[in-house]
Amino acid sequence: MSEWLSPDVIASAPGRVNLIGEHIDYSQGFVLPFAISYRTTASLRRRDDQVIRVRSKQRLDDVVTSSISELAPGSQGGWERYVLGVIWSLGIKEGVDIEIDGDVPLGAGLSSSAALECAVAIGLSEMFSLGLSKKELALLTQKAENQYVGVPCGIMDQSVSLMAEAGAALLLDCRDLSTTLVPFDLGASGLELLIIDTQAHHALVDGEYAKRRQACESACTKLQIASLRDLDLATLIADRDSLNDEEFKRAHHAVSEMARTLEAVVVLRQKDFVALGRLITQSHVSLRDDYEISCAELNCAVDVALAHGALGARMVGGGFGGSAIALAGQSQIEEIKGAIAEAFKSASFREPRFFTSLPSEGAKVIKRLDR
Ligand code: GAF
Repeated sequence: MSEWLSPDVIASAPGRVNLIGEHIDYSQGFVLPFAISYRTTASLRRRDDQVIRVRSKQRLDDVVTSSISELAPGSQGGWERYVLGVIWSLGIKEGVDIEIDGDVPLGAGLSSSAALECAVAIGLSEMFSLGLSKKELALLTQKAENQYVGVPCGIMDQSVSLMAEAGAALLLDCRDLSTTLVPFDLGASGLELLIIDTQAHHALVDGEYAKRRQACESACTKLQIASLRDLDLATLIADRDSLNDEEFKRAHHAVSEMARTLEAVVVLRQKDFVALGRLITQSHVSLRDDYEISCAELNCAVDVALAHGALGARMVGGGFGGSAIALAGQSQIEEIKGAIAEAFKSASFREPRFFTSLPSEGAKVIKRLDR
């Protein structure tokens, strides 16, 4: 095997936490995520043949080799499919070596897969001078995940990984991908956002996610609307009899979550963190009871955080495991962490991991080396 030469382009992209607006990106709603400081880096080098080689800095001898002509949606494999899928969706026709590094926690529901896709995408776009906008890259990386890897995700994770800015949450309108930055400086108010990785299984690929999407779509068909974005609570309640129980509950979450997200933007601009915390907790209750995607570990983390003084707490991401967030005073964070760790131990759950992050910048090219 030929050696790895120095890269032409180095690019990186972050994971994300969603403040509020969960499971509504595919219903064309508003979401309010921010990029975390944990990032994935892709080092890329052009080849003069059609070969693709992918490896991770953590396992340098474990090289996956493919070729441009072999790229096909639905291919079997591991994490490298997220890289190959992006090469495929961007329509790259030349060989490339890609080495991946990074510190986005895996399996924690913090979008390590979007970080990987977006680092590769922005690197390829730079290296081949494709001139793709961040919006185009978001759609192409989503296409890679949907079609190549086969995960029916929405557009939120890739969008925020690409378009986020430091110091702000990103209000994303998932109907047209327009964005508004909302300043998000918790530290100045003596607050912190604790991320609690429950280490419980994240089952996005397992079909429950697709089932939620289908229930939302069948509700739309019955109500003769294009998406749940076109519905309000009063109409949903008036038309309750045209939906089955499952469709009603899923639509109820989506419609109420869209309203909560817009309200969260208002209170965030006013620095009313008590109101923000209340909305965050309401989001959790809705995801738990209407959307039914929480689990014992997430509920425990949320309940214990609230019992120990958090202003708000909720599960984040796809659900069925992964992470929760808790908005709390900086002085309360240690007590909350200790109480959650203790509660997890008593319940015989896996040991939780704790992270925190300021809102960070989106994907970028770090270096372009001329040769
Ligand atoms: C996952 C998906 F990838 C996103 O598109 C989004 O639907 C999220 O779950 C739930 O809000 O992260």
